[in-house]
Amino acid sequence: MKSIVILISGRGSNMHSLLDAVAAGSLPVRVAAVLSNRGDAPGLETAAARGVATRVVDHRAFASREAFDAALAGVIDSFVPDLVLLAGFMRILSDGFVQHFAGRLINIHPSLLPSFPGLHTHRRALAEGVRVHGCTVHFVTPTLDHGPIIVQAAVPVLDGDDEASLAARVLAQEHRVYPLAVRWLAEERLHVVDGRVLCALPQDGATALISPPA
Ligand code: NHR
Ligand code: GAR
Repeated sequence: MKSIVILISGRGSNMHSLLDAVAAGSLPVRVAAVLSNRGDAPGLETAAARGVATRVVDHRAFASREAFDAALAGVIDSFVPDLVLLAGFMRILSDGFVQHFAGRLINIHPSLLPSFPGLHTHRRALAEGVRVHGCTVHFVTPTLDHGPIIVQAAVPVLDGDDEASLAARVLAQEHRVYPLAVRWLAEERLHVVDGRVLCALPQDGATALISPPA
């Protein structure tokens, strides 16, 4: 069974949804550890309460991004994970870190990429007046929020939405699609061809572009 390390910075509700899926038997992975760059991340307690190993690598203790990334990579490697999942992890990672984990580093981002890479996605979506918003699970590459897209889920933007109501609608979808994407990865069903993700369908052994789940 593949093992995963989850990186968080705060609340950790996406981490929670992954742990729930593992506990429910719908996600065949072993959660080796949950790591945070902040010692006060509430998600650390949730993970520990589930009996998952936790570690903190505080970015403020390092003189450079590269030094932080090297320390973080060392702690991750000590758990020998097959997959490394960013789940609300808030530090941009250097090229060297990304290359070290190439092909097994995944992120969930709260927008329909390539729209709204970076921070404050819900505020920016409201400011632009888009009528459809959502979330994206993607492979992490050196260019921020531009790696191959694994799955997306869309939600409507409703009249009267504010940042909190829109974020909550998107977050509910994040909690659906991240465990789904990780299951596909765990089952080795995904392949990247020309920067696009192909999913091997078990029914016929063929490959097809992933479409969003119903
Ligand atoms: N690193 C690389 N190289 N590529 C990606 O695609 C990455 C990444 C690191 C994190 C998550 C991403 C998101 O989903 C992610 C994707 C943090 C920032 C940011 O600006 C931007 C995007 C993401 C995560 N962070 C500030 C920084 O200076 C700090 C902000 C804070 O601490 O609140 O690192 O949105
Ligand atoms: C989620 O919406 C996630 O997509 C987003 O932060 C939230 C974390 O919530 N990630 C980013 O913005 C990365 N820059 P969680 O801690 O409850 O999973």
